[in-house]
Amino acid sequence: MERVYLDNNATTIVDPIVKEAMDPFFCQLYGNPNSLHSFGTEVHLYMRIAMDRLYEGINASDEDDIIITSCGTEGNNTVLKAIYFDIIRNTKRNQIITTQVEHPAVSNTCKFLESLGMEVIYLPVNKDGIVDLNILRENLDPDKTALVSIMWANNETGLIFPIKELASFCKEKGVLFHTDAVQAIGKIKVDVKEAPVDFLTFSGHKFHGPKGVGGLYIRKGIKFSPLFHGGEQMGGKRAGTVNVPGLIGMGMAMELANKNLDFENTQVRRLRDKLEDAILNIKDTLVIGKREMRTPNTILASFRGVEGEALIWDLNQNGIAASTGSACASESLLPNPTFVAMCVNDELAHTGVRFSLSRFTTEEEIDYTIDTLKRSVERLRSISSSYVS
Ligand code: C6P
Repeated sequence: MERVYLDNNATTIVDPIVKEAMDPFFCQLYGNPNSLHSFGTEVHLYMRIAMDRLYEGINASDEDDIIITSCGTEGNNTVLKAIYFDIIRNTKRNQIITTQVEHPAVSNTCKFLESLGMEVIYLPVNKDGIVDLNILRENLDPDKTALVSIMWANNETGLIFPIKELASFCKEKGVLFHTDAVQAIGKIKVDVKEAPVDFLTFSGHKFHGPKGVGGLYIRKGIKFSPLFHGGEQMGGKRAGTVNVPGLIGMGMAMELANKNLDFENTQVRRLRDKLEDAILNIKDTLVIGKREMRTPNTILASFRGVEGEALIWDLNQNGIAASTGSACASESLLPNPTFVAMCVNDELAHTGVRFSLSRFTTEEEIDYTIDTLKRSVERLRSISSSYVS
C-alpha cells in the first residue's frame, strides 16, 4: 500500500542533509558547550555556524538575540509570561491583544495569564480569515496594551497575516509586537528587518529540522525575564544545556528552507493547487481562504455530510495522513476554533480536513490522494444520514 504524508503542518520529515549534519554531534562532538575543556570548546565553531544560519534565515542583525528553545510552544510561553512579569505586573499596561485563531501555545497561555488578572483581547478575523490593521487600530491603546501577539501564518488554514503592517503600526505606537512564525518559516519569506517585529517564534521540526528544538528572536535592547532560571546559557536568557545536535540541525534546516523557498512557491504550490482543484470538483465541498492569501502548502477543506474524523480514518486506512486541524487538538470533540472564528456554520465546523504538503511531496502521491479522496467521500456520503445531495 502507498503511504502518503500530507500532515506537514503537524511536523515534517527531517531532511537527510540535516540528519547528516547532526550525526557527528551524538557520539563524536558530544561535549557540553559550557565546559572549559576541549570536548566542550570544540563544538563552539559549529554552534556559531548554525546560529549564523538562523540569523541569516530571518535577516536578523548581529545585535539582535536569538535564543534556542525546545519548541515553538516554549518560545510563545517565554514571550507572553515575560510580558506578564515585566510589564503587566509592574505598570498600568495590563492588556495583551491577540487573535481568536492563535495556536493553543498562545491562546491557552493567554487564558492562564487572564486567570492571574491580565486582560486579553482576542481579535476576530475578517471575511478573508485574517486580522487586518483596522481591527487592531480600533482596539490598541498604547496606555493599556503591553503586547500584541499575532501569528504570521495560521496552522489550520494557512492564511498569512499582514505582519509587516501590523508590526509597523505597533512600532509607531510604541507597543511591543510578537509573532508566532512557526508555520511561516520555510513556506514564505520571513524578514525581521522588513517586518519590524520585536519577538518571533519558530520551531525546527516544521521546516524539515529535528523535533525538540526551536528559536525565539528578540530585537536588540529588549530586556525580558527568562522562562527558565538556572545557568548562564544563552547569556542568562534561557537556562539549560543547549540541544547541540538540534541547533546544528535547525541551522541547516533554516538554510535549506530559504534555498527552497522558490521551489515551495512553484512546485509545492502547483501540487497543492492540483489537489485543491480536485477537491473543489467534488460536489458540496469548500476550501477555507483564498489561495493566494495562504501558505503554498496548505488546504483546509470541508466535505458536506462527511465528519472530518471519519474521512481522516478512511484516508489513513488507505495510507494517507491528513488531519482535522492542529495535531495537538485532534482529540477534542469541540468544533474547530478556527472555523468558528471564521463564522463557518456548525456542520462545516465538524467537517474540516487539513492537507499540508512539503517539498518532499510527489506528483504520484497527489494523484493517488485525489483518486482515494474521491472514492472515500463518495462512500462516506452514501452511508451518511446527514448528507442529502
Ligand atoms: N502546530 C499543528 O498540527 P511546537 O510543536 O511546540 O514546536 O509548536 C507549537 C506550534 C505553535 N504555533 C503554531 C502556529 C503551530 O502550528 C504549532 C504546532 C502543529 O498545527 C502541532 S499542534
